[in-house]
Amino acid sequence: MSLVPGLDKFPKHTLTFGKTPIQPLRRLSAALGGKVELYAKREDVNSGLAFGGNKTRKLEYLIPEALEGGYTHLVSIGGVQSNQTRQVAAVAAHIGLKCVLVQEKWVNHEENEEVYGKVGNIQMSRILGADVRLDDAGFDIGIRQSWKEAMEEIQREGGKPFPIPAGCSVHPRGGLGFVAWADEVREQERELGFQFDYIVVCAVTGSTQAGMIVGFAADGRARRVIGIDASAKPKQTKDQVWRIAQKTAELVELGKEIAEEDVILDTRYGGPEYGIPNEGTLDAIRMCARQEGVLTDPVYEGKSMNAMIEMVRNGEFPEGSKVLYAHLGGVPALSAYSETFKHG
Ligand code: 1AC
Repeated sequence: MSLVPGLDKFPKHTLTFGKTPIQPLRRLSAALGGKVELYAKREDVNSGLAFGGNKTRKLEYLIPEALEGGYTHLVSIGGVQSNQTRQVAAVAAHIGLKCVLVQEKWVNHEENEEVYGKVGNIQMSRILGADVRLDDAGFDIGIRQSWKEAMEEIQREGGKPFPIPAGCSVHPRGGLGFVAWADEVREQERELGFQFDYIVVCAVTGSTQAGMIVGFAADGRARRVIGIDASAKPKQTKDQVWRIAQKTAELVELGKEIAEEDVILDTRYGGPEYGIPNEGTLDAIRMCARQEGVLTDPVYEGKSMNAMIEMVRNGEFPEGSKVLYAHLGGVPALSAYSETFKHG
């Protein structure tokens, strides 16, 4: 049963396998001194639809409306290597709708431009049958003209577009999937016999963290959700997390306000830019891979992995803490960074 009273009234269309595993990161914890226990909850293995990920979990709460409303197309937006757009393409194929994706130039990726636009997420979206439209606009998590124009064009041609904003985030139901995630963690905590002290999660467009904040506010743990900015535009991300959390709290009748102080966003690890890893990101990706056999990516989870590793090293988690790292499933972008990792 949900601790969040209003969540169960929202219909859900199953796209995931169900509860995602929580895996102890024993060797990584030991390599970092053994004073903090690290765990990972694996949204990267949450679905059989084109590798799934955090957006697939969010889409479970958006798709009922798309199916009931007689829509013909799912229309979404992101960067060239967007995980969001890949997951929307897979879900559209799965439910038998058409898919239009606006893919903007969110990343100044000059190193191997040719490869970047052909592999990973965008390659999969094309194989999944999406109509991929490239746009030269740079990184911005707000609502974009190009996305509105794509929908207007579908309408002119007699279709009915279902709008899915970047990261599902500013869709009114975009936060619900991760409100439910907090309930799922509580259930798993009962099975494990302990509670997590902190949750570490990457944030860009905001609804993953916002949903978690609302879900954990239900048992007084909102401030235990530590967002790691990967947008390198943290003000925009923090404002968006807070706005989505407030609206989501109202929607699920949480019965308490989400204050600005409830939004913890660590801004130390997101640079130099969205989609560009720093040395710490790359070291963290290699360390996690070599200690645990778990892959993370240079855009999202490598940045939050770096943050978690550094926070352990700096003694920022009290000794004995149990920390849950949210693996959101950004790894399909990895092949776009082949040049970066050509020597491992
Ligand atoms: C930024 C939304 C985001 C993506 O994959 O497009 N996570």
